[in-house]
Amino acid sequence: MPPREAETHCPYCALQCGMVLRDSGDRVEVLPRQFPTNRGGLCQKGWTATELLDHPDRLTTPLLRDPASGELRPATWEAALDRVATGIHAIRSAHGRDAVAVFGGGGLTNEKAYALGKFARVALRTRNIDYNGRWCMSSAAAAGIRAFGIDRGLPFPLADLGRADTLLLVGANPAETMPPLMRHVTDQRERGGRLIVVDPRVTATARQADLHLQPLPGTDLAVANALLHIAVTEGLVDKAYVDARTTGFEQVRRTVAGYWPAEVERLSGVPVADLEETVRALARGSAIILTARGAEQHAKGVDTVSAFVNLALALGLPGRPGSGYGCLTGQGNGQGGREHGQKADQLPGYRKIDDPAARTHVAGVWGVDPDDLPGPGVPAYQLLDSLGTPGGPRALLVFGSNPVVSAPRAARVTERLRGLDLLVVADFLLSETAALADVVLPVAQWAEEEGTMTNLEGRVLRRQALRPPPPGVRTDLDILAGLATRLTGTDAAFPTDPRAVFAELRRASAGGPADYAGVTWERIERDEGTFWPCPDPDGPDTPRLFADRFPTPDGRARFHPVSHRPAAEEVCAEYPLHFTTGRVLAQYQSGTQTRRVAALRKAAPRGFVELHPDLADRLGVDDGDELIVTSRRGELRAPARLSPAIRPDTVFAPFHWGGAARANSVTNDATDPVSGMPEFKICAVRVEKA
Ligand SMILES: Nc1nc2c(c(=O)[nH]1)N[C@H]1C(S)=C(S)[C@@H](COP(=O)(O)OP(=O)(O)OC[C@H]3O[C@@H](n4cnc5c(=O)[nH]c(N)nc54)[C@H](O)[C@@H]3O)O[C@H]1N2
Ligand SMILES: Nc1nc2c(c(=O)[nH]1)N[C@H]1C(S)=C(S)[C@@H](COP(=O)(O)OP(=O)(O)OC[C@H]3O[C@@H](n4cnc5c(=O)[nH]c(N)nc54)[C@H](O)[C@@H]3O)O[C@H]1N2
Ligand code: SF4
Ligand SMILES: [Mo]
Repeated sequence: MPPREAETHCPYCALQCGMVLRDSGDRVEVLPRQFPTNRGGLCQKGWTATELLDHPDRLTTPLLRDPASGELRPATWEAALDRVATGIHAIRSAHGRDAVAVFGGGGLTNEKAYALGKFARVALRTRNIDYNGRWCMSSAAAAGIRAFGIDRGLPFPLADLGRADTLLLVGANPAETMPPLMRHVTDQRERGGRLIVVDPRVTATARQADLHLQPLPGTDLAVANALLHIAVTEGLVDKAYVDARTTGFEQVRRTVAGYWPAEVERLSGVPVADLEETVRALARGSAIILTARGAEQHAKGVDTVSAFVNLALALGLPGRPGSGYGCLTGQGNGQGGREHGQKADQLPGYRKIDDPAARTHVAGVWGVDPDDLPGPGVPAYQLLDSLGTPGGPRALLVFGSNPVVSAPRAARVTERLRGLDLLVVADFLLSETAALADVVLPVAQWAEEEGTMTNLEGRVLRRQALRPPPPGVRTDLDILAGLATRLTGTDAAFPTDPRAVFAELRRASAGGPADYAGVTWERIERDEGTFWPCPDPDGPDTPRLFADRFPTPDGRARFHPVSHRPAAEEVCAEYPLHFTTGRVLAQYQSGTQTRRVAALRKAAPRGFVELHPDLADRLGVDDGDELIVTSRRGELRAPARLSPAIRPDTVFAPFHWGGAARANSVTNDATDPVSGMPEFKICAVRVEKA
């Protein structure tokens, strides 16, 4: 037999690097593929992704918790799905429909994300659904909608980075989080462009920069307002653009007038001269401003993004060639995952669930009465924190997330999960969250299923199946259909063929902000992906937005005045250091997958605490010493990694590990009032030698 091949994309991050999989019978290889985003490149995670297909830890049978022994035991699919359905029936009759909750993920395909949202609203009829994208994209999404009327992470193709004279990265470390993206940055710099990075650490990305601003965590908003202040005083504002294409500048101008650069230097530690150099570079020629989680994962994340959007608008960047504002979406389908109805307040096509016209349209596609659709639920952390509490949900179904490791204040969230009457987790590995479940359902992996993903550019991509899932394993769509049959008595509404689901998704999204009506699988393959909005199969797609107008009622972008406020928790005598968290190259997210890949485990075997040698001196700590990092919420234990690359007043830990090294034992569960984003990037801690 000749080897089987499939053209697909990496299962991990939003760059969705193109790759070819080849199955020669005894092994599955990853081969490079030329695709516009990664141009043949992959990072170490992509190269090793197939190792999990035949991994010994792979789940191949449903597991049920045995009431007598308390252990998870293999069971048939019939028994497992019956147990879930019986449990849901009992909880619903005792506590009402909202007592059953759903938690989704930004790694799910568009088809699964759509089916999950529909399952919650139609089969469960609960308002309680949200997903891990709340931890990820929610602040940039809210700020984008507020300013531009639409939330597409990058409103232009990634290759446009290469055309920018200046590129400003705020709280983004793509050299570790999306390495092949740096090829576009290299293009940009080879053309003579300048790279400016804003990060409290001298990251692999910052090391490549022409200028590195190293602010105290949580001060980006003030930095952005000071940049705009300087733009105003130096006459760098693009007045013609502001007059013709925006509203609300005057109020923002008055607000930033109070952001004296010298004061912002005292607050953030960024020298006035660097602020001036940054604005002057941005105002010269073309410029792109990108934010990522470093700026966004704060209780003021929405306002911080708005501050950078204000700056971009004042300089006339959005809609101009090689210019604009964008956010770097994180998860594999972080973009599509936020469009099709997994969000608490959302219906497919990025519609609002409290909009009567949206309800009528979607209910029509679903064949239900609009009045039967539930209303909006609550954001992810509020949802998880209410589990098992009086009046809160008593059952939770998890598809594509591992909150025991990734949720803020994770010890508390774990307690809440333990307090449930029924926890169901669909996964292909026994994550820390699955290990707590009453029912574990084994699912197919990316190389075993068809579907679509929407990458960080808003480009819809095709995932091709290399081979069928192993015996005993089902797809997420199969599981939703099996449960829907048991709960509603009919399986007609929940097709298991991803093509059929996509066809329905196109109709449900038609006319909405994220319009997929004109996207077909054939078109995606022919054109290396299709950019939404794309309302018409015979009409164009939309690689670039905002050239002539913004999708707001009056066609103009909206300034939004924002003011600096302190972090939700400030340092004090007892907790004198700032704690921030993030990622390393060789591990992905909660680590369920990458901690099981040999080469990645070797590259990044365990958690660590990064601290400056001067701070280590003061604490009497040597490199490798076991440390205890304590906050008001809990502690983590991990070895010290000394590095002059971090500010001496700040310590950093990656969040990829559970157990003692879990960073989220320490993080703050304060959330942004608009987006619900938790404050993962700053809290107050004390550091001691164990
Ligand atoms: N290797 C790897 N790659 C990934 C992932 C992964 O887990 N591992 N996850 C994917 C996902 S879902 C996401 S969301 C993206 C995230 O991609 P990034 O946003 O690039 O990743 P982070 O490491 O979370 O944060 C970026 C930087 O923010 C800095 N930072 C911390 N606090 C602040 C602050 O207050 N202000 C500023 N300006 N910077 C601050 C940190 O030092 C860090 O270097 O990565 C994606 N790619
Ligand atoms: N301290 C701190 N915490 C953070 C962050 C931070 O920067 N600092 N970042 C936050 C961000 S940006 C994110 S995105 C979250 C991510 O954190 P999580 O939501 O925990 O995301 P993953 O670790 O990707 O979990 C995905 C789980 O689903 C499984 N899975 C993968 N694909 C599928 C599928 O198709 N179907 C099913 N059923 N299961 C699947 C995987 O095996 C894994 O167990 O973490 C957040 N937590
Ligand atoms: S950059 Fe992201 S999509 Fe590309 S290979 Fe690495 S993890 Fe996969
Ligand atoms: Mo993310």
